[in-house]
Amino acid sequence: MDTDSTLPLHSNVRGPHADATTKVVALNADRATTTGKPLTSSTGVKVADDQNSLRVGPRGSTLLQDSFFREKIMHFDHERIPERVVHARGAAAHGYFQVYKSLGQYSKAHFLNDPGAKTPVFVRFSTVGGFRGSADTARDVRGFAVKFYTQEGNFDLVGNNMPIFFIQDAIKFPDFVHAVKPEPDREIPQASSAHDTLYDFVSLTPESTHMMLWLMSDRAIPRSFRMMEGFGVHTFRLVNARGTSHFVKWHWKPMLGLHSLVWDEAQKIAGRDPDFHRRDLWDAIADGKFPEWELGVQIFDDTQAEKFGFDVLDATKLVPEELVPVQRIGKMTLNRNVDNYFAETEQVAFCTTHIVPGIDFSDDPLLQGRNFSYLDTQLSRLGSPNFNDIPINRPVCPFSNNQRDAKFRRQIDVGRVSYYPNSIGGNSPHEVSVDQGGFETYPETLSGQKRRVRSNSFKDHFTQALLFWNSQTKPEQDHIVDAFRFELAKVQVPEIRERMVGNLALVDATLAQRVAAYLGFAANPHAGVNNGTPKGATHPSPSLSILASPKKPSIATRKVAILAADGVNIADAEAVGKALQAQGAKVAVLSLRLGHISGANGGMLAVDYRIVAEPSVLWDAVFVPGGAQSVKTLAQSGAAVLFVREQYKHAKPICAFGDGVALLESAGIHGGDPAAAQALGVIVGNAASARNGIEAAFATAIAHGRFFNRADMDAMPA
Ligand code: HDE
Repeated sequence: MDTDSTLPLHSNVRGPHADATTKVVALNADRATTTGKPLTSSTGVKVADDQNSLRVGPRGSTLLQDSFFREKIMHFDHERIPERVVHARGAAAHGYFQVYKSLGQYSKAHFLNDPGAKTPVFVRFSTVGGFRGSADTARDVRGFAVKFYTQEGNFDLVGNNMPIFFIQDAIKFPDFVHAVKPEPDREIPQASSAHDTLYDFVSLTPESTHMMLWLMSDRAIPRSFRMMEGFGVHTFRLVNARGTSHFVKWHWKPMLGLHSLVWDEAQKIAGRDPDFHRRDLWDAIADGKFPEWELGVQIFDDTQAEKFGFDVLDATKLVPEELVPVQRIGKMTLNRNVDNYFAETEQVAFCTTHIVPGIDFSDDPLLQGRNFSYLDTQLSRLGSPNFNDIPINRPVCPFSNNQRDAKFRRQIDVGRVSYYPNSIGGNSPHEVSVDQGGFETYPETLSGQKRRVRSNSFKDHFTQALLFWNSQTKPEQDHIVDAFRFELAKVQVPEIRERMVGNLALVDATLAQRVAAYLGFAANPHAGVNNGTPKGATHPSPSLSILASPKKPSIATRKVAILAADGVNIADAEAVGKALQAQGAKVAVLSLRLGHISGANGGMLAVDYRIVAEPSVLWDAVFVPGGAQSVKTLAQSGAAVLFVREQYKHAKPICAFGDGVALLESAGIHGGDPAAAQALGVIVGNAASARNGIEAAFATAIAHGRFFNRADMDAMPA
């Protein structure tokens, strides 16, 4: 029977009017709740007793015929699928993307052309090295993978939060990943690059040096997924309706600006709240504070690319924004949490090969290798070539082809025809001409010898590493030096340390000397692997620095703790709290116990959290209101004193008023002259002075972020 072309293949097939909710609506068909429903077996038989297995007598053995028990346990036994070999730990959300104005001059992709179209997206953030249950705040690259459900098919932009990578050729990826993952005999360390095998590999692979500087920078310990950039890393192509191609580098720019943790804090969070980033994303969306990023593009053509002085096909290089400015072309908003972690976040399958007409690959050898890997890895993770039929992966546009069968085939393909060309099925599904939206690969002219070879244009490994180093502010350089000192001190084999520092010496002598000074040897460039070409002087590129990159001052979604106990001055606490909340901050009262605390002048204040359960590292700033009794109680609590000490050590804004100043003093924070203290992010007001203005100064300090100008920060025992 010839019915293939008339039957709707899927409940989720949508016409040309798809909008931001299209994917959500499509998922409805597969969403299920158990509310108010009877408990049944998987075949629908109602269950009378789910507490006891079937046994012979009250104390006898369980019977094999207990099909309810066996079905339940069988399903449970097989609940896990293999975690991702990299990027196992992640969190995801739904949202939409909208282009500001048509990019038709460069790309014919519909979702980049129609400012009225809201394209549904699903975004998964991840760490790379840790297992699925590892801590969010490990020093690591973050994955930033976006699936656009466009009307012309799914486009997956599978990027990271750093614009370059460790290696140039995909054939080295298994080596790199084996080196960074826990060492295979002892399976140690978890989610950490600070070990011998990683440094053995990267020190022998000088092309990794640039990325190692990024990994040691604060980019590797973001404050939030919502406050980090994303990059497509590789050079891609945009192709317009006339078939003209331009190169493109993709960027995601967070509307909240770039913010990072400090290393001591990141390590402590790993114990205090290993789900720190996952929780932050979930809470922001649940609170209606939808995370947003602008999509940026750097567009250039072959002629420009030839003049850059580095190869745009080399994924260890970035295109400085000073060379090609980033145009912000649209905005992505994440506005819905997942219903089910496994069904959506775990089963989503990103593939770099998922592109749509108007977008194409470059010949970057890393990208070319990824194009094989992502499709392949889904087979082992999701168990079948039908993985695109899993609800989260299904496109929202119609799809029809002659792919058949295989494990977990859900769709019932009707009819005799599963081949092309055919006459029995009216020659359907039929090919579509390029004019009508058929995908056409950009007809790039290529020629050359078939050889295993690395281009000479890939050989300079140090110039851009120096550019990155020179572009960092002083505190950021200090952090990079500290991170190398920390990690290399964990490396056991002396030659590996010396070789790594030798490579750093080929980037910058001072950097290498500063690292070596804490490792007990002198930096020696001859210990490095210098197969690069000599570098020239480089000018800083401010966009590579987190602190120097421009951001709108904002305290939106920043978490501010008010420390209080019985006898607190409630008026202080409420006035400062409300002023900050009005600007979008998330303010909470923390005390020694839950319930209500009494005010110095009567009244009660509700406590949101216990200090020990929500310690300092989970907060962006602290306010200590007045109230002699409250401050006395807090000063006797080690947890409260540690709280303010850690805020100071981690360069966070601190505000105290009236008696509250005494808590800072008992923590060893000496405000001194209020104006000088304010420059260090410590805002104090004594009881005699009016509170007026303190809220504003505190808000300004929170918007500023961290105060790395505190000379005695590291000396703080916390
Ligand atoms: Fe990946 N990478 N990768 N990668 N990658 C995977 O695919 C791979 C690389 C990135 O949230 C795997 O589905 C190779 C660069 C992200 O589900 C696997 C090479 C960039 C994610 C794989 C790279 C990335 C992955 C493991 C070198 C930034 C998580 C599970 C040629 C542009 C996606 C999976 C998610 C995941 C292979 C290098 C980003 C094995 C071979 C460069 C964000 O296919």
